[in-house]
Amino acid sequence: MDYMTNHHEETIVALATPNGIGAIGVIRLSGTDAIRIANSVFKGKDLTQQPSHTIHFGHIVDNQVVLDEVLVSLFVAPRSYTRENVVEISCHGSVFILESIIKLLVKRGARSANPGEFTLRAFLNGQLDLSQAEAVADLIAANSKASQQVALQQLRGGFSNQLQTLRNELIKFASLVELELDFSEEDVEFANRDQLKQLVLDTNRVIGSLIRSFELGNAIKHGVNTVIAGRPNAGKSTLLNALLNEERAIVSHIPGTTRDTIEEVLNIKGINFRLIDTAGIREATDTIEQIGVQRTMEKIAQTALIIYVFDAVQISVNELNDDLRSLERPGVTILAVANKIDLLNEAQLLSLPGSENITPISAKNKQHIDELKARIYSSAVKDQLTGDETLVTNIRHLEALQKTEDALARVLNGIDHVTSDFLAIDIKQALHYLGEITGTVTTDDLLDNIFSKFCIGK
Ligand SMILES: Nc1nc2c(ncn2[C@@H]2O[C@H](COP(=O)(O)OP(=O)(O)OP(=O)(O)O)[C@@H](O)[C@H]2O)c(=O)[nH]1
Ligand SMILES: [Mg+2]
Repeated sequence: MDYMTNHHEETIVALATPNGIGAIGVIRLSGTDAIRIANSVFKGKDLTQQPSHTIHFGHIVDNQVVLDEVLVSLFVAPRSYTRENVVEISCHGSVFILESIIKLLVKRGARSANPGEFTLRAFLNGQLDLSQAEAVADLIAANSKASQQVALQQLRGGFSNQLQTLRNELIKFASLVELELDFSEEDVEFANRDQLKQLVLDTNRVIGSLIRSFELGNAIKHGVNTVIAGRPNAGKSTLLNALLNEERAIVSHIPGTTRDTIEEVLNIKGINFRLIDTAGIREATDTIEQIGVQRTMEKIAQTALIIYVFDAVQISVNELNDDLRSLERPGVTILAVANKIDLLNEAQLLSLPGSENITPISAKNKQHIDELKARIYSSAVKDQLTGDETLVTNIRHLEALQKTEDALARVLNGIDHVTSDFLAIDIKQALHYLGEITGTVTTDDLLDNIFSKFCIGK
């Protein structure tokens, strides 16, 4: 889509509430003619004469036929979400009524909105920057308290402000370096190299910490896959049930009970952990179990958090160490859990293999389940979350930050040996990538990619 030259004058219309039956449905119009078009189908006060931020009761009529009794909210440009004239019509939430009214508005000159087009206009009209526009989508998709908070922080501009500050500093330097280019014959130095070095180091420290925040940001936004693995009969399914506090998985004394993987979401302090109960790992006794074990291995290979459960009564130290070694991979956290401690006497409890890295529990009696939950949580969230830190949650932002970091590393490497023109190129590259995040630098492809993922009406 050609965003830059998009016909802004066109008034767009879409259903802003979900498709389907509801108590009310809201139709949103935005554009120069929004109020005029709404007024042409409205029986009540003359909407074109009403002040901004007012609500009006009346009827939507199509050639004298009343379609619905509605409330119309007016937002006069630029005091609206899109900075254009915006009208929101609250109707009764019948699919038929809503469709009829939208059709009527299209007949009177509005155009059906594309996905994300309201937010796109808000961006193009300077109401939001690009990362804030993306936060709107995240906020709507947020399914936990933590993901809602992170999106809200981004929407409020926390991330944007931080990037803008970095950009402004770099721009100052870039212009000094450029100035040197104009005087290249005279061998002058306007941009102090030591100061530039310091600036690049400071900037990269901030960028580095933003890059590192992605792991947590991503966990908050998308949840954390958590595989429960171990030998047959160790009590994996019993543990799943205990963590969920519901009888979700079949438990039996027969080894090899769980065949297929079972997934359920457990929310711990606002973060979603996708628990995956798996078939116990052993030489399978039949084809179905074999497939199950294979699935277990696939899940283990894809996950960064494994709860390894073992039967504290049955397992030997060697077996335990073998199991742990076979699960170890770079970037993977293994939480070892000694289960069935209710069957152990005091002495056996004290001689449990391993150390403080093992959480002793009784899944059956729901003993120490809260301690385990705390360990699961802190494996994803290392520091206390305050709710207003900036976390990178978007892969596009992560990539742009990594490219910025690379460009700045080139600046740093070149400071003492390269000429101003090369230095200027690398600083400009860094600025370019930073600008991509907030949308100071955009292309149609980039915008298309972002806004086409929105749903219609946003
Ligand atoms: N005493 C005691 N028994 C337990 C405990 N946890 C599980 N069990 C028993 O151990 C047996 C196996 O439990 P499951 O949860 O089915 O074990 P699993 O690891 O899912 O087994 P598979 O699905 O076959 O791999 C059942 O008889 C459970 O009642 C526990 O904490 N204490
Ligand atoms: Mg099981």
